[in-house]
Amino acid sequence: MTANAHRKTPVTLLGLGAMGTALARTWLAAGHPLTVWNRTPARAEAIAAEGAKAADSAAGAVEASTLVIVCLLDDASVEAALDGADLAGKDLVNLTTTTPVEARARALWAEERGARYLDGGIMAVPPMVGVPEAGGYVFYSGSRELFELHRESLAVPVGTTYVGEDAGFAALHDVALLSAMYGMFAGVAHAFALIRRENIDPVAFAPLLGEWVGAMAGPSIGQTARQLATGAFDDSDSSLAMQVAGTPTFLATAEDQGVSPELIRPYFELMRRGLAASRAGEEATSLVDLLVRRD
Ligand code: FVH
Repeated sequence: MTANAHRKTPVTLLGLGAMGTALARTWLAAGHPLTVWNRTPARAEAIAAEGAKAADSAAGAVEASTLVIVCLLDDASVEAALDGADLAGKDLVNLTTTTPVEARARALWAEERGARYLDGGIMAVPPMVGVPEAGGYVFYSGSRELFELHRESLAVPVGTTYVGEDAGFAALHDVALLSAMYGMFAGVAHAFALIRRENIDPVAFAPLLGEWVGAMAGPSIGQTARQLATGAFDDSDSSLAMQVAGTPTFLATAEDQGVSPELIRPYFELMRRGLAASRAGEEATSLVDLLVRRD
């Protein structure tokens, strides 16, 4: 161990899947004393060969450091791994992807066991970890005190963005951004399907698609946010009525190209409902609000 390692916060990491392994390597490279545990020991042995200490059990790994970071498959695996570990006095940071409800329950669960808790939502894929210019970061929520205390150590693998004391907010931000990503993936899949059986090179088509989606995303996101914040709905440039009038063209094109409209039809239906509501005088009703259940 180098002299530098003594000055860095010791870290325990539970979970050495693709993401956990990438995280582990950055803390090792930054000189943090690192204790690891993984359900399948071979993965921990591989990281031990790079300088970490491999614990025989999750409880043993938890014992080794105050700062305990968990990056497992899901909330059930967190429950299974930490079952029987003594969390009293520990600072538990859970980077496992969960629902906001699970994150809030896990925060209470940790506090009942004497630990401080911070939840995290990772906005990066493993190749972005340890590569600052890749722009990856983690949303954190829960104890602000804990976030500030460990901010430097947490910032070693990727950037950090704190989003509030509510332990569920990191997961909510994470899921919201990823849900938007899947909506974008759906549109991209539909677009490629439309050209699939034509003599159009998908590789030549790709930059056209990418640039168009990028050009539309920013203004659309900004406009929706302003509408929600102010209640003022200005669609004069591309009115909802004009867009709804265009939907038969998109559906007919899908039909003609032999493509299922299953990905785009639900959004067209939402636009139609939005237009009907605004014609009924419900001007403050946005497409976003139509999605929010009132019960
Ligand atoms: N990889 C990615 O692209 C995404 C990026 C955004 C964030 N996610 C989330 O990060 C969590 C971990 O993901 P991962 O990529 O490391 O996932 P895997 O490679 O599948 O590794 C899973 C680890 O969880 C362990 N595990 C699974 N079940 C249990 C259990 N019942 N008890 C204890 N450990 C368990 C598994 O152990 P093993 O299979 O090696 O024995 C791995 O360590 C995740 O929430 C993503 O959504 C990643």
